[in-house]
Formats: sequence, structure tokens, C-alpha cells
Amino acid sequence: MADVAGITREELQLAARNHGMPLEALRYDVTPSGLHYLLIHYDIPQIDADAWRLHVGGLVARPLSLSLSDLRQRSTVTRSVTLECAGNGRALLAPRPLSQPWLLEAVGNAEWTGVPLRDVLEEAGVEPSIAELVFTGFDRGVEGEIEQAYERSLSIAESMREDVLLAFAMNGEALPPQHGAPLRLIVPGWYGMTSVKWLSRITAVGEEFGGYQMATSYRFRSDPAEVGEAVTRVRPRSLMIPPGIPEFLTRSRVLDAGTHEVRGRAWSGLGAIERVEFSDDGGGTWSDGRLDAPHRDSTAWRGWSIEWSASPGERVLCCRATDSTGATQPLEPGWNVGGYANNAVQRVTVTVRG
Ligand SMILES: Nc1nc2c(c(=O)[nH]1)N[C@H]1C(S)=C(S)[C@@H](COP(=O)(O)O)O[C@H]1N2
Ligand SMILES: [Mo]
Repeated sequence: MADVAGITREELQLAARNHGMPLEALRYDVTPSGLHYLLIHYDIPQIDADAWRLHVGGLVARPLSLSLSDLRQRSTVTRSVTLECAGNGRALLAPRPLSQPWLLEAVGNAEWTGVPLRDVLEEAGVEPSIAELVFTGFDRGVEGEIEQAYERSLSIAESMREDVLLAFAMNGEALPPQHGAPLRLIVPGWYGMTSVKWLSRITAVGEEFGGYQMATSYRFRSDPAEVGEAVTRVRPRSLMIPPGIPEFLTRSRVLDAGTHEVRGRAWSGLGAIERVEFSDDGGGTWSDGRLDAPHRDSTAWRGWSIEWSASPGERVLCCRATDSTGATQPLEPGWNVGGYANNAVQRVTVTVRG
């Protein structure tokens, strides 16, 4: 693993609030709610679900004010969606951008139930002049010295996709507070920051929204002075369940020589996963893994496995996914100011005993 020494107290404070999914939980197709990663920029807001309303306004013919029971009475959809934080892999960059110091665990795949956003937008009747929808959360904080509600926008074209949900349930139960109760947006294929939690308002606007989380944060920059490209869809990634047993402090692995099945999951927001390769020599040589049948929901991750003949010695295990657009994972990360979208291959150090 790269050296992440010199972690600051502020990073530790974020890391202790925003937990990752332990990699052994890759064994579950549906991540149990308590094991799903969490990312909360500010505080979990206090919301009275009975008094709560979703306001839909701006450039719409019929502004709406919907209660939770209004939404529950509509025709609902349940869909498996893999969410990954755009900062996943950030702490493996050098120099390390100061923010939530994720290694590789900022991912999860849950069953989200809700109403297609499109249905609500059609009922509100968006005006032809609309460019984007702005999604406003109840949570407030100060970021980049600006006091703000957490707010993100999405183009009308992306918002009208049939798989975009206003979700009120996760894994068959009411949304837990930390995952956005009573209602959140779920945008499959895009990095997690797009899926606004604790929704209070959806506003149709006629031009590009310039809020902090769009114009300042979540952009690829090699220098802080650049405008940069927006961070959008999830790059391909595969992860494996680290085989063997961990050493308590270093979490390096120990296992016996012989044949072991190594399993994991792979996903991409750009296209379908078509290949996962495995290496036990740090990426020098690669073998093709077996892909599980595609998931019934194209928005969910895909399982993969390989029979690995482990011979004694120190090994560095790696896996690499490629999707239907030909996008694949690099061996070395590409650096950017915010530390976004580092999908460099996972490395697991294993001591194989004779
Ligand atoms: N209102 C609000 N929505 C939010 C956030 C937030 O801090 N506030 N965090 C975003 C980020 S950065 C991510 S990665 C996902 C995390 O969702 P989860 O905690 O349910 O896994 O929520 C997104 N939605
Ligand atoms: Mo995130």
C-alpha cells in the first residue's frame, strides 16, 4: 500500500464519521445497510418525516408539494444500484488531497425503492426552456468559506432517464437517517455526490447552476486555479475480497499455499463490465477471471472470481476491470487537486505459507 503517513487530525475526524464498506462485505450482492459506505459533508439533519414535504418548483407549469405518503401511493420501483464516492482511492494519491481520506472502501450496492423522478417531473410539467434540475438537501454547512445547503444539479436529459429514482427505502426498509431519510435522489452510473440525500426541493432552472458543489467542488483540476471538467460518471473498477486472514495492525494477509477461489465485484458507470483480470505479481502478468451472470439490474455491480494457485512467498494481488467502452483501470493513479475518480488497480499484499 502507498504510504499514507502524516494523516491529519481533520482527516481522521472525517474518516471516523464517514465509514467505508469492509472489503469482505463484497461477498454480499446486496450490501447490508449498516455495511454500506457513508459520506456526509455536514451533519445528518433533523427532519420531521410527518411534516416534511418535497417542493417541486421553478420552471414548471404546476408546482408540487408532496408528502411522503403522496409519494408512497404512486407506482414505485425497486432497483439495485452500486454507489461509489468520487473520492474513493483519494488517500492513495501522492501528494494526498486533504479531504475524506478514502482508501478503496467507499462503495456499496443497495436495493433502492422509490418513485421514478421522471414521473414527478412529468406531473409538474417542466417548461421547454428548462436546462437543469437543482436538488437541494436539508443539510447545511460551511465549505470553501461559503455557507450553503448541500445542492447539486443534473441536466434535464439525465433527470428524465427511467432509472433515476426519488428513493424512500433502502434494502426494503425506510431510509435510515444517515442515508438521506425521508427521501433522496439516486442517479445510477454517476459518482455518489450526485445522489442528493435529505431532499427538500427540486427546482427547474433555465441555465447551468453554479452552486459550490457544481462549479467549485467535484471538478478535475491539475491546478486549483483551473476551471476543470466536471466529475460525472463512475470509471470502471474491480475489487477483490482480500483472501486469507489479516494481520491486525497492518491488515496484510496470510494464507496457505494451494488453490484458492478469489472473488470480487466490478462496476462502471460508462458501460457494462466485460472483463476482469487478476494478477499475483503486482500487475506483471494477468489472467482472465470468470464473470458471474450479468445482474438483473444493469445499474448494479457484477461478480467475478478466479481459481488462484498460490505458491509460497510474498505476493501482490491485483485485479483490473474493463467495460464495454474499452475503458480500463490504470496501474498507477492519475492525480488531481480534489483527489477524484482514482480507479487505479487494487493491490493486496499476501504472504503465502509453504
Ligand atoms: N444532502 C446531501 N446529499 C449527499 C451528500 C451530502 O453530504 N449531503 N453526500 C454525497 C456524497 S459525496 C456521496 S458519495 C453520497 C453518499 O451516499 P451514502 O452515504 O448513502 O452512501 O451521498 C451524496 N449525497
Ligand atoms: Mo462522495
